[in-house]
Amino acid sequence: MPRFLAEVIPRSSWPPAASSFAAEVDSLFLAITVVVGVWWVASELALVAWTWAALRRRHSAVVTASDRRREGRWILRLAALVLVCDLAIEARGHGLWARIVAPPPRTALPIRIEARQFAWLVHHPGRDRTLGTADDIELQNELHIPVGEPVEVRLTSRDVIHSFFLPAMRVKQDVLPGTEARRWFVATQAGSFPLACAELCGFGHYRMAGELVVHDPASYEELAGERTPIGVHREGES
Ligand SMILES: [Cu+2]
Repeated sequence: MPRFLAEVIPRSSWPPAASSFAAEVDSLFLAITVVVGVWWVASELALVAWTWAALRRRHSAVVTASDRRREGRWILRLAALVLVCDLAIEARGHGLWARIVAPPPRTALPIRIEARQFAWLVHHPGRDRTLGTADDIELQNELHIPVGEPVEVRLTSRDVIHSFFLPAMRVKQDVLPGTEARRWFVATQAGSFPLACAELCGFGHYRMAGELVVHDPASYEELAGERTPIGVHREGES
């Protein structure tokens, strides 16, 4: 993030940036905010200036013949400027988005998450790092991952559209019934962070608040030993 922006926008008001993509996402977000902000300020200033100028002339509204060509030229100039800004944002964000949606590294830890009204059912792979085996661990509204390792979440919905949101990881993914969405990321900071549903999915939407716990490698191994595995092999879930 540019230094002057870091001073203007206090980081304390942002969720912690705790994933490998977070800094780049923040930088893009700020670039968009600055571009849109400059246009907004310029538009408001122009509106106030023209209103002020019209008030100073102190005459009632008059109908004047407009110069269509001149108007057209100004509209095209401004539209071209907006397009240039859009393309600059696109150029900056394209590479980042391509990396976010690229297939995960082969070593990524798979975690299956089913959204339903109104909870997240999180299916962890256990010590063998493979889904669908007897040591899998199922928890409600708790997602446990190791720090510094790629993790792939496989998201499905049992009922309506939900949105899987990990603000600290800068991960947000719509979850639709009938299809599986996958997203991967690497947590760079151990700790406890919010897990939320970012889609108004019904009366109990607010209850879909869970916890993401990012463990250091040792405590992640301990967790796999502590929690009760489901102990049932489910065919076809690997
Ligand atoms: Cu929801």
